[in-house]
Amino acid sequence: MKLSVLSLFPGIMRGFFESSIMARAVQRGLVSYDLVDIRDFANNKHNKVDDELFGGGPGMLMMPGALSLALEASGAPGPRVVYVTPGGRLFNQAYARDLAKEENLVLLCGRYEGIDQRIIDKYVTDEVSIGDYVLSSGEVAALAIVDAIYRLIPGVITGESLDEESFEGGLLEYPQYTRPAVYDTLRVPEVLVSGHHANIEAWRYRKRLEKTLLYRPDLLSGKGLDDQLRQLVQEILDQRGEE
Ligand code: 6GU
Repeated sequence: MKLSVLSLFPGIMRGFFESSIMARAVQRGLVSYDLVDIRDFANNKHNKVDDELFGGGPGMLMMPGALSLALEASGAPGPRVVYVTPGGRLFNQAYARDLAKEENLVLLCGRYEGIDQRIIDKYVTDEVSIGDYVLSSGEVAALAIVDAIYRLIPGVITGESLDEESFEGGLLEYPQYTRPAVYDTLRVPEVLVSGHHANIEAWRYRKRLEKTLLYRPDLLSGKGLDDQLRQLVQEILDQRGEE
């Protein structure tokens, strides 16, 4: 996958692309990237990229000129162009899986006040928000989106660690333990050292359900629950009522 990230502060992102799993994916040729400074495309004397709103209102808006040049230098229109904005569609794991299929992806980080609507109309295919809060730097949101996407590219991370993580199967992850078996008087749950794989699997599934019911009941309400699952949910809720 080729990732192009357009921003006024590309330096915010550079460390991510040069570190850890991303650096390895780049080195292995699974990911290539281009961090584009939008200001390089401002062809006016003061490299000015923003101006006041027509019709009045607070803040400054990014003007279309530099943005369109930067976008076209990245191949737009053509590839999917993701505009990172708190006013966009909510990002989630399914959205990440969808974007991970693209051969070319352009991410556009606007400043918080936004960009001229005509750029959205002409080039942007996806307006994406990472949650119901406001960040001052779209770059931080773009990094979250990039991180969620690139790790789903085949070969970047091994399959097993992807299948059981939070959200896969619509549930949060089960609790995990490693050595020592007793830490500060706290024991690892007995079932995990029993070697009984069916019991371990059942325990983990129940723990995923318990955690999802506690923190993210919204993930369950959208699912069609079969009788067995419904019964397990009821058991957990009853047990919680007794505690
Ligand atoms: Cl995508 N950008 C910014 N600046 N703030 C956000 C966001 C995006 N998603 C939630 N808050």
